[in-house]
Amino acid sequence: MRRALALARRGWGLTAPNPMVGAVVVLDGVIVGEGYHARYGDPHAEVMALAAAGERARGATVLVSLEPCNHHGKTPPCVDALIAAGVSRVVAAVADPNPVAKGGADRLRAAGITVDFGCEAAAALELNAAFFHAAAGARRPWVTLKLAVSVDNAIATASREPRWLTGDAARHYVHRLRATNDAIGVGVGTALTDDPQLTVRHGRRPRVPPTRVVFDRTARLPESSVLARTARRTPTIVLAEAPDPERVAALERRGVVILVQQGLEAALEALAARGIRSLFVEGGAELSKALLAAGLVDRLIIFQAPVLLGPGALPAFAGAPPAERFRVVERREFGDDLMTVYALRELPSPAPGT
Ligand code: AOF
Ligand code: ZN
Repeated sequence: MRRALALARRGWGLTAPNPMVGAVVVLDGVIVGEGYHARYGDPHAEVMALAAAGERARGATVLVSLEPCNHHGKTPPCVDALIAAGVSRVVAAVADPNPVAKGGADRLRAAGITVDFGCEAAAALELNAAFFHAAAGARRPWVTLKLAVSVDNAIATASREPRWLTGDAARHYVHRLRATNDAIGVGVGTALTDDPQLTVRHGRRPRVPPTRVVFDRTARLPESSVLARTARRTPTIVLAEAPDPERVAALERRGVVILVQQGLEAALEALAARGIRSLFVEGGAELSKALLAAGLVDRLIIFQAPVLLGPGALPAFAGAPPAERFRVVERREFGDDLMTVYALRELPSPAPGT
């Protein structure tokens, strides 16, 4: 199943709004076929793996990171392909919560195929967190907050001058994280001091470029900012509360979309209403604190760099509310930087059903 999950990851950035899914066909303890869902609209993982296995799929076990689908979507049902191939057992990491696709396990069992669930379930949920979050009826996107901090847990020096804390490897990985999110968000303070591009510039380009989102109560984002100037090329949204109509008009002339609502939760719901199911927030301090205080962060990713920012530095979490011990989802080194992914919320495992 870990192999199936590794195969699934090859669809990184290319399958949304579908999940990343991988499958392996095992006969007599040997892998005889592998496959994955490579791109939205392309054949599903099981179909690719069965094609690779050919006749050796007969009597084999198929391990797949999501319950095989039971519907005619862009492609025919995977359950039909599994039954036709004569497999004897299917092991799925998690059930498919999608109301139009689910029920595959029951169909397979009715055809005499053994079906089991639960192997590597946590990793399978994590890989497609936004998909499961949306399928569970969430009204806001799955929110990941990323911060780069110093050893003294600060995000900027006393002078507040923009400065890179992490090294190249960590920065490249951040681009990979951007590529698997529907939107990338910052607070207007960060937009003003850093004038960022918020695009994917390292690694594989995602199928759909993530929308840039600025949390900007009064729509202060300058028309001369990189974000506003490139809004016609890369979708850009300003989430405002009480914007000056002249500022709105000026930004809209640049192609920026202004959404006006009150409060962070309503702002996130406005994003979800536009099809944004995952949001990757990259600071700064104000927005991070506000999202944490409102309980609107699902995953917190800290990159800690081996630097000290010294007296007067801007603390990453000053004013954030106290919280219970978080579960550590992942910990990984990028050069001398350390990444830790914390779970601030758990995803429920969907129940298999028809
Ligand atoms: C599988 N294997 O590899 C994937 C599945 O529109 P379609 O036909 O591509 O169907 C998309 C839905 O199918 C998706 O929302 C999810 O429920 C399931 N994805 N199922 O058996 C796969 N990618
Ligand atoms: Zn399928």
